[in-house]
Amino acid sequence: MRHLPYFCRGEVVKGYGRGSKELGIPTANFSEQVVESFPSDIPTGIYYGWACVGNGDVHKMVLSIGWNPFYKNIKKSVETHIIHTFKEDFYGEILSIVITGYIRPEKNFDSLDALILAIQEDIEEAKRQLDLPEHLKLKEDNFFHLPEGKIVNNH
Ligand code: ADP
Ligand code: RBF
Ligand code: MG
Repeated sequence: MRHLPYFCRGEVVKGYGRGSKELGIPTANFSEQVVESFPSDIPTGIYYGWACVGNGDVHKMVLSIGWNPFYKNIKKSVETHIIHTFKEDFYGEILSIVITGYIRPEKNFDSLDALILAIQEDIEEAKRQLDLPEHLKLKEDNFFHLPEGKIVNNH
């Protein structure tokens, strides 16, 4: 994974509204513009890393990049589930993420329950991995703390 760690920032937009309602796992979707700015050779799949909304705290996250084969989406999406309970939705806010590791490719599933179970396992895996020093150190990266921090050298 020569692209990792990968730093990215962008507005949170509306998706299909399935994450919270059907899965119980809300995912903050990036705009089409941000999705298109991703290097095309970053493999689709499930990743983990750190995320922060606006100037808020930095939390663990899991990320899905791709076409959600279970739903056969036509448009590629980049969706972040932040491992934290928020009081309110944050559509329109700026989400900053650093992707630090890869978990697995996107898969199709026989049932919604099987998809949910797989995502819950991804979350547990992400929590474990992100406690390791090589991933933990990125939580403190200046990317999250500099006001109006610019992305320089993908940073
Ligand atoms: P959509 O299809 O519009 O992305 P979702 O059902 O996936 O809808 O819900 C995502 C929205 O839920 C986010 O845009 C955000 O405003 C809100 N949200 C609340 N808690 C979280 C969280 N822990 N992680 C990601 N998004 C969250
Ligand atoms: N969708 C799939 O079709 N297959 C997957 O294997 C898959 N894995 C996911 C793993 C994580 C950690 C997350 C957050 C989402 C995943 N999704 C997957 C996307 C899911 O279908 C999507 O978030 C919902 O459809 C809401 O947009
Ligand atoms: Mg979503």
